[in-house]
Amino acid sequence: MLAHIVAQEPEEPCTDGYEYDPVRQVCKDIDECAIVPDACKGGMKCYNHFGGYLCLPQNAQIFVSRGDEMAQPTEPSPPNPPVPPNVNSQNVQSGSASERRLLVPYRSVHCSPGFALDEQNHCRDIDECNTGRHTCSADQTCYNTRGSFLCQCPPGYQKNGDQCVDRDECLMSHYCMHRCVNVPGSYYCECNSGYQLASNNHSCVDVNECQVSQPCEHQCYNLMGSFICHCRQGYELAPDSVSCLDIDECAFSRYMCQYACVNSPGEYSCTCPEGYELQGTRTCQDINECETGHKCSEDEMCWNYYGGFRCYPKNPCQEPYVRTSENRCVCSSMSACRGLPQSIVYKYMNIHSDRTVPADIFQIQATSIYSNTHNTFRIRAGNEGGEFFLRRSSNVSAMLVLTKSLEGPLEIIIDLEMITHHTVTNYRTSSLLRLTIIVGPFSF
Ligand SMILES: [Ca+2]
Ligand SMILES: [Ca+2]
Ligand SMILES: [Ca+2]
Ligand SMILES: [Ca+2]
Repeated sequence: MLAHIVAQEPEEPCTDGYEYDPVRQVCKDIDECAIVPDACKGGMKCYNHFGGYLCLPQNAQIFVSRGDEMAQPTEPSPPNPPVPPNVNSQNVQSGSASERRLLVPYRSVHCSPGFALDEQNHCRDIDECNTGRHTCSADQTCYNTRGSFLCQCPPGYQKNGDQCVDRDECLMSHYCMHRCVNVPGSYYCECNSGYQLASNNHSCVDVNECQVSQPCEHQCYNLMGSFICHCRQGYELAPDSVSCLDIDECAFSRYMCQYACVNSPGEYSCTCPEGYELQGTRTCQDINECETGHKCSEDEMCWNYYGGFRCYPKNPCQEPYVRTSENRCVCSSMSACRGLPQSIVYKYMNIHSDRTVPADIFQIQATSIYSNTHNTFRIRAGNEGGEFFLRRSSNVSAMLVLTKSLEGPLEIIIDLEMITHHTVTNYRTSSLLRLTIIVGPFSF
């Protein structure tokens, strides 16, 4: 906006650009180049002129067309200057096409609002921002404009009347991928748990928790927006979803092991009692000490049983019996053995504890069979508790039946007798089977 200059009607007889010389009573030219400081800008040279002045480039030359015309712009008082009606107060073209100068009369001048007269009687823009004449509030920035000024809100705020109010960026969609948080003068984006803000501050990208913080005690698997922990075999995930707890396999069932279960971190193991060894992972097998290096003496025989072993004399025969073969003792003379069994056979057997009953456990069989004989069988000794019953199965055999469950460790010696009745001679003999039953300490 260029200043709009309103020239008053002249009160003096001289035209603009001249002043009245009361002494000589003539109008004389004003030398603007002399009195207006900085009349030509941009390094232009000022040339005084009747009724005005010229701004010409420094290298401009002035040619005088007629001899009587004054080429000297500094001529202070031309004689009888005419009072041309139109020439004065008109624009005088300077050397630059864009630069326009007005012949400024020295009279009272009104400026448009936002402009004020300077010392050179030019209407100049008022800088309201520097002079404190603006009406911007403290939070606003004042920008001077030609003829006015602007009040601008700080970034993130917008004008509401004269006030600056926060701009709610979150009301505009698609700013943030997950969540937008509006704050005075700005906003920021937030991501859901398991995501983090990308470098563009708007997008959300998955956090690979497995790489960032190794949250799992054992294995970690990254998921979009989350992660999951796995535990190695023998462990289970704790309620916190990251720790691993040992599984107490022994608490599952008492059948995990045949004898004893020992829990340990990540696994479990079975143990066996003394005299047994583990077979596979859960069952216990008796160690046959008689095969793995027995400790019986020369005249002893080793007898393995469940959970241990025994040493028995190789010759169990006692007077008046003599040993005739292994485990067999026979009476040496009929007279000495009157009323005694003719022979005694030693047998050994082992059974588990808590055997289900009734159970056939041992069969006796006559070794010599004679014609015209009748055999009967009985338990002669060792059945005081009534645990056994002898069932005759034929004329020459009988079966020993266990009728009560036995709990070891226990050693029972039971005498089984076969009585032979010779029907022709009416003669009776008997033979004995001395059975040693060793009940092991366990049911296996
Ligand atoms: Ca905001
Ligand atoms: Ca993740
Ligand atoms: Ca375990
Ligand atoms: Ca054994």
